[in-house]
Amino acid sequence: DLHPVRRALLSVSDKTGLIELATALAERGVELLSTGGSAKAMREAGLAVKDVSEITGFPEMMDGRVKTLHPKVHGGLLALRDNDAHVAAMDEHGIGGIDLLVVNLYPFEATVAAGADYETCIENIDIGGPAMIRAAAKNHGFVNVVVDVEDYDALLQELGDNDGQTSYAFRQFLAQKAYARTGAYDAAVSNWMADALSLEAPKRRAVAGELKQTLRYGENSHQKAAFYTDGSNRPGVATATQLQGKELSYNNINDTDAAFELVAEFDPANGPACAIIKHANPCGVAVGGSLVEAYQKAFDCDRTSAFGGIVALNQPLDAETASKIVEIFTEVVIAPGASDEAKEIFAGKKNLRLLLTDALPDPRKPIMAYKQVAGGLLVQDKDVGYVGMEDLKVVTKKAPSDAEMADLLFAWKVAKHVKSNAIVYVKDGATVGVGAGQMSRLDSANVAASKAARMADVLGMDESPAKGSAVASDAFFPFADGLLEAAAAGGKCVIQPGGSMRDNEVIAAADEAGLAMVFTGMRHFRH
Ligand code: 93A
Repeated sequence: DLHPVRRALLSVSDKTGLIELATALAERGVELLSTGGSAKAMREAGLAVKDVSEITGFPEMMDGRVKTLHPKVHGGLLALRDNDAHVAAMDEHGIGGIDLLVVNLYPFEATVAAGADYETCIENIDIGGPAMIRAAAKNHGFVNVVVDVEDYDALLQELGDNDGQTSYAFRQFLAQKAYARTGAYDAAVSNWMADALSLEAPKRRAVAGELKQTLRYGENSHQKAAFYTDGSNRPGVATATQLQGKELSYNNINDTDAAFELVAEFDPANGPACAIIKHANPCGVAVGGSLVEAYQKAFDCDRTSAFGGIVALNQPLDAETASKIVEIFTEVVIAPGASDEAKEIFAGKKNLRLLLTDALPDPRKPIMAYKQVAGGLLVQDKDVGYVGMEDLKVVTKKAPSDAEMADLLFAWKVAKHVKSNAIVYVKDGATVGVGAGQMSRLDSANVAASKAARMADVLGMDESPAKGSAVASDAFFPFADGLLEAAAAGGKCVIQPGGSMRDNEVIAAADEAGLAMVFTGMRHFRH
């Protein structure tokens, strides 16, 4: 199953490594064919190259839209070399076999990411490239197709090991990768168009992504895992630069994402915010007059859980905050930038991973969210629901004060990022008790209250910080019991969607307990 590489077609947008590869191929006596820009680059490096236009007898035309779309090219890629009729057709029409195709496509994803206008994005949809890639990949019984600069060395190694030939296994490996590339490429185009058309989840029809990184293991060490990007370049853990620390694990990525998406809810223009995540749930979230204050308040909520946690900031990491963070063991810190001084402080902590982005993810940007089920994917619009003061309806006799209102809205933002059932107690712009992921709302209210009691213990406070707190519930209270539990813990005001059959009962219970309660009219389940 070894086949020699005698003739190669190289047509690449990203010219990285092109000359080195072409030179090595030429030294092996491989004939080089190429398209406009690639041919020019190779010629300038002193290599002998034949233009595809010379073979097709057609010039590249229509701004390059038509350059390789021709039977002389596609016949050379698709002909079965062991099929007499195919070989006869090649002879009859003067088609030379192409044994190696090296293509990387017009940079469609990068063009979209750069914010180019509609027409420019359209012009960057490669047609001829994917056509050749798919043809060569189909004919991997004979043809090699390289779509990734990273594979140039492997190709040369393979040729070196096999005296200028490649094995079937190698060509098969390349072909699978080639289809992954064209699949992801077309998915990027269709996702972009779906965005441009503001299509809802069910109208998008297909989803896909591309490998970014192989991970050491998955959620557990017996699970293999990898990290895929969706080509959207959305700021976040998928596009962040890791400055230091060990490789990110699967769980790190999951938690870092949860942390950064949560903290991004807090507009940096309104002041610093910090979120600390453990097991995908916040164990402390706070805003503060300074970044270090926000961190300290978030940390104080649940110091026990914050150990080995993931910290996200909505503003660039400064030296003061960095010094505070390194006082305990933290797995990951993610922020939209960091000062040089802060970086230096972290440099002393080799295991601490620091991830930096250019910006925060936009919490209002409508994108898709996926969840796997057996045999399928659940797809929905991401929860970009937002509730402001103007959306709230006071339903109790008592109305919240301005300060309570601020804490209610803060608690509501946090509750959106807590696994359901979520109950969150907040005081003075900081969580003081988070009840996450319980199967009953009553249990969540309970868990949050016991967290607050623990906080009082750990910090040596006279009473539970839940006393006088604002309480958020991610969904309505189906019965009064959960609400009464929160009141018993010291909750003074409540924010919840409303809409239960027993709203009247719940409102009456709130009035009786002297609570102020507002309805959002919007639910934030998260599972
Ligand atoms: O506009 S195209 O879709 N039409 C084509 O026939 C075609 N053939 C190759 N784009 C086409 N290509 C692409 O041109 C390749 O995929 C590659 O990205 C690029 C290389 O062009 P050049 O060699 O001129 O830099």
